[in-house]
Amino acid sequence: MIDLRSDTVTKPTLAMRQAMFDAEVGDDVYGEDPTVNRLEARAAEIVDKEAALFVPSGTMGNTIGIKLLTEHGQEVIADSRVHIVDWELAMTAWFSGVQVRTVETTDGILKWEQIRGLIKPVSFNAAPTGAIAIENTHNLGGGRVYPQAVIDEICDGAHERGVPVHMDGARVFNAAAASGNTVKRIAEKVDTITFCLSKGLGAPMGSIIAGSRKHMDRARLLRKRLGGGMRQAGVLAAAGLIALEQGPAELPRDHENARFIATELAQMEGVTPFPVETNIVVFDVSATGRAPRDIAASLRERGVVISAFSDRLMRAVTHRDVTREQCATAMGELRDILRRN
Ligand code: TLP
Repeated sequence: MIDLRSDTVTKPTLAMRQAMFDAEVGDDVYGEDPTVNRLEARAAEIVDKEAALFVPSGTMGNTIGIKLLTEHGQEVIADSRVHIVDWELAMTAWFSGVQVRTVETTDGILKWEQIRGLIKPVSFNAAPTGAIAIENTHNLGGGRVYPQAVIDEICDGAHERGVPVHMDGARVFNAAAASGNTVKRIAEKVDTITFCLSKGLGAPMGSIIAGSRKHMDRARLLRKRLGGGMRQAGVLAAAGLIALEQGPAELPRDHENARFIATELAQMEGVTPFPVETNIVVFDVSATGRAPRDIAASLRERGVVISAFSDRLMRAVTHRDVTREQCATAMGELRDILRRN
């Protein structure tokens, strides 16, 4: 199988498996797992926040992030295709009791201009704005990277109005690799940030949420409430530490492979890839006259897995477990399928 469904499919490396075997562990609910404590300290250092917390998934990280920054009955402003809206089972409503004020964008990148007029104070008529959520890189926008100036402008403007900002940085290391900015700089002005160890960085599972010490103390309680008290989680944190140290250097190769895929796609009749900046290639196949779901099914019969995302869009994601040759093979199969229309 050539699996281009997502970078979540990466398998732990030998070094990770060895570190998991060797990991020193304790009960993390008591704060006594030395490997988890090391991972959290290292993660906090990388994003330059007071504290960080190891959580089982990006979804839990975002759920906790929104809960920390808002109160029931408030509103969160976000682009209309963010993961917290499209893929997190309405956890913003379910757990935090907030509604999301979605904003249409062309590429998932919100601008302060679009946000400014939507910020609302407490009143008798409208839900006040609790927080702003931005996704970097933006998954459904095609792995788009927030320009640093845009993040800064959003954070400065929001903070001036007393509104905090959460960054869903599930793939923030991809954003760093593509932009040349450090993760520390990208995260500098946001109040809370979530990032995933289990995507392009290659860990078998786990994410981080980071922010102020006060927020992270509360995040620890919220994680427990959500069933995320993980006990001897050092076996997982050990892989996470390796992902943090060794993962980022490998991302530029994934980005090159994604550009290769986009170049191949652009040459296929009726296929239009979104601009590629990182490891995600979203492409529109509507002009082929074929349904994404049918194309995906034909590809799977030939050993290639690419996701159908809507009635027009498909998504291919590159990662450490697919080589350039496999990307070429996948594109060859797709070309052949489309020719046989
Ligand atoms: N995204 C997954 C699917 O859920 C779509 C993927 O294959 O891309 N934020 C962003 C931007 C994400 O892309 C994801 C996962 C998450 C959060 C949630 O992470 P997990 O899966 O660990 O809960």
